[in-house]
Amino acid sequence: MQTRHRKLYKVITLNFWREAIVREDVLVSETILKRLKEAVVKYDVELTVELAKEVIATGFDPLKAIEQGLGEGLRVIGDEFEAGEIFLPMLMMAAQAVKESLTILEPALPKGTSRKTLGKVVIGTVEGDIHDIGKTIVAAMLTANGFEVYDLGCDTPTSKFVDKVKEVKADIIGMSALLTTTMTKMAEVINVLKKAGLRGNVKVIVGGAPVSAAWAEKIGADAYAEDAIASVDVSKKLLDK
Ligand code: B1M
Repeated sequence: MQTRHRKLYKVITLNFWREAIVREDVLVSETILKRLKEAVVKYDVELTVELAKEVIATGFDPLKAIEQGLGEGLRVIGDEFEAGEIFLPMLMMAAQAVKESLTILEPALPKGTSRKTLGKVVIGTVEGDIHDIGKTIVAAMLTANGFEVYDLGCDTPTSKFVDKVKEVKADIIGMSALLTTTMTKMAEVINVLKKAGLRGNVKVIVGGAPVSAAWAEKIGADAYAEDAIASVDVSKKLLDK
């Protein structure tokens, strides 16, 4: 009888500690994400960078930190900007905080297992659009997962996309747009690819906040990817990998 009680006591104690550890993990995770988000919302470059270093030092998931910490902060500050609550210099400082933190977090993104390239991707933000944070994350995730990525940066002229596709014999072209006014450039690139006889050789993926699956279909792209993770899945699917 005493042995049964002892066993039961052991099980209860073990479960208590297990739950406590899980609860602590959740708390730590919520805290670092909340602090990252708040640092971006306060457009505090120094603090955001310090927190990014803390993410690395504690072994916290860098992708989660980017998407649920930095990304959430940018979403909030974007809304504040739209509502006229903050001005452009503040938005720019928040973007700077994210960009500097990305240089710390990106190298820690999980690497793909295969060293063989899965395919060549030419990626860029379309002409007239200088938003490059999301595109850079997508490029980093594709690289980390085994794609050979040629990042053309932002404000990329249509001809630069087409020339690079031709030069490297790309398997995929990825276009990002954050402004409703620049989305049309995606269609322009597709049309020029068609005219150059290159459309059949290259798959087209589009993404960015105002872009949707319906838009991708409308302009004749092969796929829409909602975020960095989806861009990897979609790219693999398009190339049958
Ligand atoms: Co600007 N900006 N901005 N901005 N900015 C937006 C986009 C805006 C929605 C803000 C707002 O008003 N609420 C608004 C656009 C409105 C519209 O067109 N509907 C806007 C505006 C108006 C402007 C200016 C015109 C402001 C001005 O000058 N008066 C100007 C534009 C200049 C230009 O481009 N010609 C401008 C400037 C800037 C900054 C320079 C200050 C800075 C950009 C800095 C930089 O990128 N280097 C900036 C920022 C930071 C933003 C917000 C706040 C955040 C964008 C961002 O980086 N998000 C943005 C508001 C918002 O989006 N809520 C806003 C985080 C990033 C991780 O997400 O880029 O969506 P995102 O990328 C995601 C997915 O979309 C997807 O994966 C990424 C990772 O998950 N994805 C892809 C992206 N590309 C993909 C490609 C793919 C697949 C997935 O395949 C190829």
